Amino acid sequence: MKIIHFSDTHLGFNDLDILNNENINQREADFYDAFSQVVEQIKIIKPDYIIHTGDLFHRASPSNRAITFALEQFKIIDELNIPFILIAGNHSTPRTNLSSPILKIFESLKNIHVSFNQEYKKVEFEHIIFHTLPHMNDETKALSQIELCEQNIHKNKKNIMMMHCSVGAFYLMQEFGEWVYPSDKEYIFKMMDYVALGHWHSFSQVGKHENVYYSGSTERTSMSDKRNSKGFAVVTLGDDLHVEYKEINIRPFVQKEIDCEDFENSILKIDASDTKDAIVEVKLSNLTSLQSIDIQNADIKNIFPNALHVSVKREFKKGLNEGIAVDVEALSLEEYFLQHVKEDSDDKEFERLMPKIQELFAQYEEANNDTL
Ligand SMILES: [Mn+2]
Repeated sequence: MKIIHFSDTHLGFNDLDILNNENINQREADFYDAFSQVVEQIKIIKPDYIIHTGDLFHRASPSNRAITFALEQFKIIDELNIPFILIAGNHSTPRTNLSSPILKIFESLKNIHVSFNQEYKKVEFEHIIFHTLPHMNDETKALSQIELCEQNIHKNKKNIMMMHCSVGAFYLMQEFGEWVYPSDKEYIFKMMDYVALGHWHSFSQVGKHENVYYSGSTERTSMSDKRNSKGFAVVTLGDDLHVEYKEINIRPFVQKEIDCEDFENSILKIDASDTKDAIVEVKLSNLTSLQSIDIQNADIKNIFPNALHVSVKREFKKGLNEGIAVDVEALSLEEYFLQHVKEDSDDKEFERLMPKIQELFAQYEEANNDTL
């Protein structure tokens, strides 16, 4: 028996303000492409079942385009006559009871089985049961639902558990309303043939549990996710469990460093051949404050003409004082700015300005934090 397990497809995610030829945000299109690649693999592999462990969409109220794309793809999957079971993740669960869960739109498709509403649902077939536990906001309710799951384990059938959560604190994503699976209920995993997890964005087997896996996401939802390998899991259930990771092709993320102590040479030595269509992050290291004024981001970007996007990180030289009345040890822009204001104002004025500056930076960070 073969199962394709994928997850965290975050349809509708967009970033970088770059449009493609069809006037669609390029990163949004990348996420659609990643999803289509999995569907192509499903057609080739022809598994007995398909499972998706949450965060199908990036938002609880996705855009019309994201919904349209998903419906088209689900129709293709539905026509393959392979049962497809999916659960809600934290990104697709409304935080209030006012909005209706988006996964409801798939209920009318005959081979698609959706689980949301923060409750346990059993999806049963002749030889196998999928025990689905969608994202839960309420921990007390979660506990009662886990108990329901345990009671429904069937000895003569294969049992698959599906969840969108962090098992222990290691797999937390620093997002709003994450669900941590209670550690005193981990013994249930042993009673399952396979535990399919979503939430963590990298393919991984969970610690000491041999049958518990995150399939990982199909694209990266954050620039801090530097992983270049994304894909899905092919699970074979026989006498033994066999889990194989299949990689898909995603846009590469490439990091480069320019040592500003020897700026000219460092630039000459840069190899840009691996940056075609890539998202490139360039770190300017050992930077002095004077150089920082001279070096324009645009000049750095020109070194990588074929890249999709280039971001420049500035890292200042430590313990250096060039006669400018600024301590350049400060690494964050906020600290750097505060130091600068301190030098230019008396104590009273600085005390007045400091909270205002901190508030502005906090607002900026909040506005740029797209993880919710
Ligand atoms: Mn996710």
